Amino acid sequence: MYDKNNIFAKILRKEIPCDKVYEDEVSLFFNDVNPQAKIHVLGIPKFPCSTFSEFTKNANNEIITSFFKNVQLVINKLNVEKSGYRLITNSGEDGGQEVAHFHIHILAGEKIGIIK
Ligand code: DGP
Repeated sequence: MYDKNNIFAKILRKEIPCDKVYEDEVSLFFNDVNPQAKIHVLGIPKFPCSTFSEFTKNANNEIITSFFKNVQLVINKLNVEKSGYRLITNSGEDGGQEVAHFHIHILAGEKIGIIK
């Protein structure tokens, strides 16, 4: 069940500030507070969902497509398509997910080693 008090829900409600990279009606992208690479952006849909699986099962196709198109838009904005990047989504306990609102990590700006 989705917890409306998770930290990313609070960021979406503007109760907590973030260093915004891109926002539109379906998604918000912002810099990770604890970067694991020179570039570390988090992308979240505004649709309330705890995990990748909840997002893909419960959001409609238009929202899902827009969100993933926006991931590419942010990759363009960061100008890292050519140099490369890593996308990660941690899901659930075994996946090491800390914040229970589905998010994608975009890591780039240097060679990404083995990270969690
Ligand atoms: P995960 O382990 O996949 O759930 O990653 C959660 C990420 O969220 C982690 O890299 C740190 C980041 N994070 C946690 N709290 C905040 C916050 O208040 N602001 C921002 N910008 N990032 C946060």
